[in-house]
Amino acid sequence: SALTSSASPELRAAFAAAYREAQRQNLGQSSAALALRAAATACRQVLAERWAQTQAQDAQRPASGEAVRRVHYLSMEFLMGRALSNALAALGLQGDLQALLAAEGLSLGEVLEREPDAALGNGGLGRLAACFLDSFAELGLPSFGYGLRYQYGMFAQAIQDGRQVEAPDDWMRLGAPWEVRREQVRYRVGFGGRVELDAGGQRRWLPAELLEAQAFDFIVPAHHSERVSTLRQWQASAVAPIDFKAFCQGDYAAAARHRVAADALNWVLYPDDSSESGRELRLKQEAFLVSASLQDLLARHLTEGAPLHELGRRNAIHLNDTHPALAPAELMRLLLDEQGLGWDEAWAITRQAVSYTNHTLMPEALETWPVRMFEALLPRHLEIIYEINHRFLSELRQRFPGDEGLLARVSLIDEGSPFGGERRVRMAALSIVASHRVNGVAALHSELMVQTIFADYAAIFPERFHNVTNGVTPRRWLQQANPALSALIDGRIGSAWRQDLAGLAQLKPAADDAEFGRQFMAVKRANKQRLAERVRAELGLVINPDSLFDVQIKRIHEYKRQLLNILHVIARYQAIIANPQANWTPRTVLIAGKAASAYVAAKSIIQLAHDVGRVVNSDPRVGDKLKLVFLPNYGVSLAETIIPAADLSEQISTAGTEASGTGNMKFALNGALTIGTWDGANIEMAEAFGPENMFCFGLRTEAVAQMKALGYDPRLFVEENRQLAQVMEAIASGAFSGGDRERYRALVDSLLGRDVYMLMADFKDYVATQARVDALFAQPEAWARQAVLNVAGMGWFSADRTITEYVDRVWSVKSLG
Ligand code: DL6
Repeated sequence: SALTSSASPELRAAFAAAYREAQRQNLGQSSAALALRAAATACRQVLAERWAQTQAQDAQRPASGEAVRRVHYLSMEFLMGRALSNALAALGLQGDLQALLAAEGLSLGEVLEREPDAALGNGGLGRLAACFLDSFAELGLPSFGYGLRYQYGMFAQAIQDGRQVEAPDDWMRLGAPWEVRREQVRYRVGFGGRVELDAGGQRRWLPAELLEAQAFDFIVPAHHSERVSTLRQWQASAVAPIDFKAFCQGDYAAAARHRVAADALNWVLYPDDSSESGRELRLKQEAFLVSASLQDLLARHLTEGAPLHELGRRNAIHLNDTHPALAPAELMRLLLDEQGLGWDEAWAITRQAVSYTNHTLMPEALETWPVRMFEALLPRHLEIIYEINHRFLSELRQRFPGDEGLLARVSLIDEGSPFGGERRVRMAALSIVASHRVNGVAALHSELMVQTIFADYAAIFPERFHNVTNGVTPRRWLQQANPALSALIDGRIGSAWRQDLAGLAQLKPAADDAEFGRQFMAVKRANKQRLAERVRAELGLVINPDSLFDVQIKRIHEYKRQLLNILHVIARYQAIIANPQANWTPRTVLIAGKAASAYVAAKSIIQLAHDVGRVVNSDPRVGDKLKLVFLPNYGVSLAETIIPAADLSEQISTAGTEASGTGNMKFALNGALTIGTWDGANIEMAEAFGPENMFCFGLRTEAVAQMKALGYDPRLFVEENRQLAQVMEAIASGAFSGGDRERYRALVDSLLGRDVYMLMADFKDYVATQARVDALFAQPEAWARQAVLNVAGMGWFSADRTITEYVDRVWSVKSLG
C-alpha cells in the first residue's frame, strides 16, 4: 500500500531496536518469540502515533451535524484473537517484516503462529464486538470500546479420554506487547457502604471499599486510512494495597486481603456463577467496567470544553447486551451526585446517550440480580433504579389504568413470588427503559424479540425497537484468513471489496465461468490440505483433503444442535456398514467448540463426539468414506484456519433460537455452502444469494411453536423412522461407550422425553438434505457455481454496513428525534 514505503525505514529501525531490547531482556526465549515481541512493539509505536492523531481529530469534531457523536461501546467481552497479522496488513508492513525476519533466519509464518489469542470473550457477542472495533477504525468513527483487562481469557480446552478439561488461559504469559498503559488515566470505583443525606439535602454515597481503575489501551488500526479505534481495558487495583498493621503482626493473608479482592476482578472472564461469591464477583466486574468507562467519558467530555447538558447529544453509550446495564444508573449517579444536575435533566441526558442490543432470546439468559446483592454492593445505584422504576410505573398507571399485571411484568424489579424467590433487579428492563433505541441482531430475531421476551415493552415503546443485522469484518475474515481466495477475487474484480464488500456482487458472472470455478476449487483444495496437515500434526489423524469437509464450529450448546450433527454421523456410519460398496461421497465431519464448565449436557455432547469418532475413525470398513474429528481448544485463530477450508457450513439451530450467527457469514464469505435451518441471519443470507443456493431444512419458527402447542412427542418420530430408531438404540446400548449404557442415558432420555430443541422432529429432513449435499458435491462444477454465488451474495454482511446502520439509526443525532 501507499503507506508501506513511508513507514518502512522507521519500522526497520524500530524493529531492530525492539529486537535487540527483547534479546537483551529475554534470555532463554526462542527467537520467534523475541521477534514477535519486537514486531508488536514496533507496530505499536506507529499505532500510538496514529492514536494521538485520531484523538486530536476527534476532539476537534464539529459542534453540530452527523459526525458530532462519539460512540462508547461497553462490552464485557472482546474476542480479539491475534493482532500482529492484522496490524501488518493494516499498516502495509507485511513485506518489510518478512524481509527483516528473513535476515534473522525466521519465517513470518512461524512468528505469527507464536502469538497467543486474546480470547477475552466467549462466543458470538464478543467476536462481534471485535469486528465492530475494526469497522469503527475503518469508517473513522469517533469511538471507544470499553472492556476489562482479563488476566485469563476464555479457558483453554484440553481433551482427556474424550472429555473436556478446562485450564486457565494465561494469554499474557509472554507479556502484553500491544497494550499501552495510560498512567494518567485512572478512576476510583466504590463498592458497599451506605448512602447519607448531606447538609445540603443531597444523597451521598459513602462506599466501604474503593478500587482504582487503570486504563490500558489496545489500538486497532484502519486498513485504508491512518485512523485507529481504541479498546480501553480497565485493570483494578486496591487503593490501599496492604493493611500495614496486619502485615506487622505477621498476618499476611489479612494484610493482602484488599489486594487479592481487587486482583480477583481481573482474573477471569466468567467467574463460575454456581456460587454466591462467583455471582458477586461478576456483578462487581460489571459495575467496575461501567463506572470507570463513564467517568472516563465524562472527564473527556468536560476536558473538550463541551457543556454538560450536551453530554447526551455528543456521546452515545452502547450496551452490548445487558452486562453493562448498570450504565444508566451510574450515569445518573455521576450527573446527580457529582455534577449536581436535577433528575429531569440528568434523565434526559441519559436517555439520549444510552442504547442497547439484545443478543439472545433464551429467557433463562436474561440477566437479573438479587436486590440483596445491590443493597450490599451498590446501594446508591439501587436507590436510583428504584426511582427510575417509580417514575416509569407511575407513567404507566396513567397510560394503562388498572393493568396491574402489566406493571408487574415490566417493572424493573421482579418482586419474587408469594411462594418464595427473592426480589431481583431485571437488567434488560433497566436497559430498555433507559435507552432511546433497542435492537436485535437479525431480522427474525428482532421480530421475535418484540413478539416474545420484550412484547410488553414493545407495546409501551413501539418506536424504540429496531433491527440491525450483524456483519463481520472482511479484512480479518477474508483478506487475512484466506489470502489465496482474496487474490483470486482481486484478479477478477479488483481489491475494492476490502473497503466496500458490496462490490462482491460483481463476482456473480464468474459463477458461470468454469475456469474460475476450477481455480476456486483449487484454492479450496489447498486450504483443506493445510487443515488436514494441522489435524494430522495435532491429533495424529489422517483425513482426506478430497473428502467433503463438513464443519460445525461454535460454542457447544443444546440449541445449536451439535448433537443432531452427531446423530447424522451415526446414521451415515450405520448405512456405510450396511452397504459399504455403495457410491459414498467421502466426508470428513469436523466439530470444534467449548462447553461452559458447569454445562453438563454440553460436555456430554463433546464426549459423545469423541466416542463416536473413535469407533468410526478406526473401523476399517469405513476408511475415508467417513471421519469425525473434534478439534480441541476452539478460538479465533483456529477458526481462521478452519473456515477457509470448509466445504459445508453447519448452521442447524432450532428455528427461532439463534439470534443471528456470525460464523454462518464467515463460512459463506469463504465459499462454503450452508446446510441450515430457517433461523437467525441464515434467512437473510439465503435471501441475499438465493435459497436455492443454500441447503435449507427443518421446521420453521411457526411450525416449531405450533408443534409444541399441540403437545410435541419426540417418540412418535423415532417410532416411525427406523433409521432414527437405530441411531438412538446404538447410543443407548453403549455401542460407542464400550457397552456402558449409563454414559449417555441422560442425553437419550432427554431426546426421547422433552427434546426441547426438537432434534427428533428435524432428523429426517436433515438426513435427506445431507444426501442432496452429497449429490451436489459429486459434481464439482455445479458445487463451485453455487459456492461462488454464495461469495458474490455476501456483500451485505460486512460489519462496515452494520456499523453504518448503527450510526444512522441508533447513534446519530438524528436518531435522538
Ligand atoms: O450478536 C452476536 C451473537 C449472535 O450472532 C449469536 O446468534 C448469539 O448467540 C450471540 N449471543 C451471545 C450470548 N448472549 N448473551 N447474553 O453470545 O450473539
